[in-house]
Amino acid sequence: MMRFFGKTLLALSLLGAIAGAAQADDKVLHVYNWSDYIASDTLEKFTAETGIKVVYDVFDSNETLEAKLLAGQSGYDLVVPSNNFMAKQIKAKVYQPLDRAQLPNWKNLNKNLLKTLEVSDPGNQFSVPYMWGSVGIGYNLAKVKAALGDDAPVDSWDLLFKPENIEKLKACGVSFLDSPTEMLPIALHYLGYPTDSKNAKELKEAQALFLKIRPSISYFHSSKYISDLANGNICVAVGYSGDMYQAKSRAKDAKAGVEVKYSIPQEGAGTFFDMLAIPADAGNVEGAHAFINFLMRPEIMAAITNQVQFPNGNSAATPLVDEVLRTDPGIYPSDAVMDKLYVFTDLPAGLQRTMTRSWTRIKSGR
Ligand code: SPD
Repeated sequence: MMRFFGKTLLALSLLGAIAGAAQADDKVLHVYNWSDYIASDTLEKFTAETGIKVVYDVFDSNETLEAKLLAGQSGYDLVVPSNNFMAKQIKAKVYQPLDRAQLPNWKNLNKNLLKTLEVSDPGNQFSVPYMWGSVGIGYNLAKVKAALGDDAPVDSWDLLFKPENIEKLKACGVSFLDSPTEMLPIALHYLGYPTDSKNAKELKEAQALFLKIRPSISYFHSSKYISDLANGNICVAVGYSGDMYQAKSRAKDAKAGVEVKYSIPQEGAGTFFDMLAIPADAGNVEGAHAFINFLMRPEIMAAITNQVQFPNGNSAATPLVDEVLRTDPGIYPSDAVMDKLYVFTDLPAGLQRTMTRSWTRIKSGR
């Protein structure tokens, strides 16, 4: 009897502990987002309103996020893949469908953008657009002019792909994104080839283009360039539009005389859409929906754009975005520039592997 009682007690207290843990888990949300991609008070506001604490980790490349997701049990309830990577991940059943009943703020999204994004997520079943932007050139105006003169081709990829130019920039520092699936398409496009070319000769030419200028590249990194541009440690970076504007703001705040500019090269540039999605094995699905719905509020989304300086996918938020950002063509490109932008496409796994191998060679310089 005593034993039975003891076992029952044990079982009851175990049940209590499990229920307690479940309750505690509902109050914690694990989010994995790009670095420098949220306003400083967004999480605080969400927690104050819902009581849900956010454990927030960051990454700076789709490759890093993908490795975690494909390994499974990432522990994240909400992640932010770019649409081209997500397309493949949806097919691999990495995500769960969203419950629109828990997303009443869906009505605020840009309907045209949703239509466009159906290429990666048919029926917009698994994802919500967060931010988007271009991959272009950030530069320190004074240092580039000092190295190349007043006519420096800052509005062209020639600035970096012509050895005679980049050689002169080497001394003030040049950084490239550490992302084979973004950098090789840029080189392919510059050479006049499709950004997702599977042609071995074309891919070799793109590799050769990088190898030729490799000695002039200071480093490959996908987030460090923000502070390095802002404090004058480098003079040119290939990177994400909003990141360059954040560098510009930081430089202005530091009042050390550094002026950062951003250019979308005239030959065209890649554009990306980053998406909110819930992994199939997420533990706090309800909390993830609550957070997505919170992010789709116009005033919350506009505040994020106002800080990180990437445009968002929320039409209702646009009037609340600072006018100076809304009217800056480097952030919100004109229709003419939009026509020159290409979307990074969903690359077949084999091509992604080829590009990754090529990138390893490029980085090692051999
Ligand atoms: N610091 C935030 C950068 C976000 C960039 N997303 C990039 C998507 C690349 N395809």
